[in-house]
Amino acid sequence: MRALKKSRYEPLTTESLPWRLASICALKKSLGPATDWRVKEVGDGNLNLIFIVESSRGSLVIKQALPYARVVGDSWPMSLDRTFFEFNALTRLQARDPGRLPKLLHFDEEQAFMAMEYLHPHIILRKALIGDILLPHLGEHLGRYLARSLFRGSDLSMNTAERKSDLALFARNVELAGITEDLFFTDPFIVHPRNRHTPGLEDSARAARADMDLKLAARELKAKFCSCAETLLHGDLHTGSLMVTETDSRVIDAEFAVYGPMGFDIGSLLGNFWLAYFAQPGHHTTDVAEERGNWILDVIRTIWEVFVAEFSELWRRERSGILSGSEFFEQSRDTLGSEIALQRQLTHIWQDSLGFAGIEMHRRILGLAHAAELETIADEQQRAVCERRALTLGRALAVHHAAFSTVEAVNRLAEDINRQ
Ligand code: SR1
Ligand code: MG
Repeated sequence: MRALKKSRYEPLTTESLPWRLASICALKKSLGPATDWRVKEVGDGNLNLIFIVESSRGSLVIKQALPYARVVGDSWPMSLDRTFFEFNALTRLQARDPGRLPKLLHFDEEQAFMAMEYLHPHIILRKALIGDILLPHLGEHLGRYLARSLFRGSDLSMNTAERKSDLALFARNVELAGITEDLFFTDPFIVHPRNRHTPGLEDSARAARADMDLKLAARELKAKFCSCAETLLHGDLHTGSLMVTETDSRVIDAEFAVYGPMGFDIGSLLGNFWLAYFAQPGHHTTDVAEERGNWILDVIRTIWEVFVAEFSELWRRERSGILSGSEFFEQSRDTLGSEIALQRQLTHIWQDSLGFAGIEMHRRILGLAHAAELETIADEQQRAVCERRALTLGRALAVHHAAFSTVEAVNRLAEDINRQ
């Protein structure tokens, strides 16, 4: 483990930020002199401090790690190293899909903060999914981002030296990997003091803990997450890790980055979209909920279809890494073999994605960290109805992920469950 000197670390405050960061060139360049900076703290996530700094010249965001998990408080200490891993993930993911992540302006390892482009008028996607906005390019942006980041971070693209050194670097992100291992794959299926759920859902929580097939699936998917180092993952790609406008979609918050199976990022994301789908009747009248729900299912379909198209394109044009396999196929004019290998890879990514989506849907309802799309349904009875439906789909995906061959089949099941 790297020994980081954090002895001089101090959390920033709205008052101290201008004088503490006044001399950083990148900040001066964007904002001008610190006497003109206006600072507000807007962090509402689970872990970090987020400051928006504005001046008459420009604006930026400062994201600083706290030495504990904000969602729980200082009883859950957390190392500051996560900013180092986020910085390294951000630079790699940016290069793999340029323009899809915020621009990085400055990184301070000791003080565990980064200065980044302030995305505005973007809003967190969870908010957009609760409201009445339509995002016509969302599915396309996300499908393309997933294909590019997952393909280009894998053995299909990287050579032995870069791949092994990145694998070793991100293998040190142990604390956040451990949180995912516990919170995602284990806690929702046992009694744990971190768990919480909507009153009225006790029977569902008990049923999940008693469900042998579900626990077997959770264990097998956990094994895959821990030992299948297929690509560099964002590691926490849910609808709260995306900021959107009608024309732009950005990926934020990559501190959970680890090497893992491609289906983990895809499944985390799709699982959150299906949660948002089931949340619609809690926010809208029947007609509007149906319309919004159809749009969300459409986004899910587009994400997968664009992912397949872009991944296939990269496979055909950009395979250059350790696992290129062109010596087996293209070089001996066996294009059929290469296409069969592609279809096999897409099938396993699809099945993994559904399995991880099913587990994500459980942990956002029965575990510690919930999804705002469901959490903001004020009527607890209505929320429990929506959550129970989401768990029904989640279980089907976790346990029977190999049985769904198309995204249409999953969306049809979601619609059936939603009508019950
Ligand atoms: C203590 S961290 C809880 C959750 O918040 C993050 O966004 C991750 O999803 C993590 O599992
Ligand atoms: Mg986050």
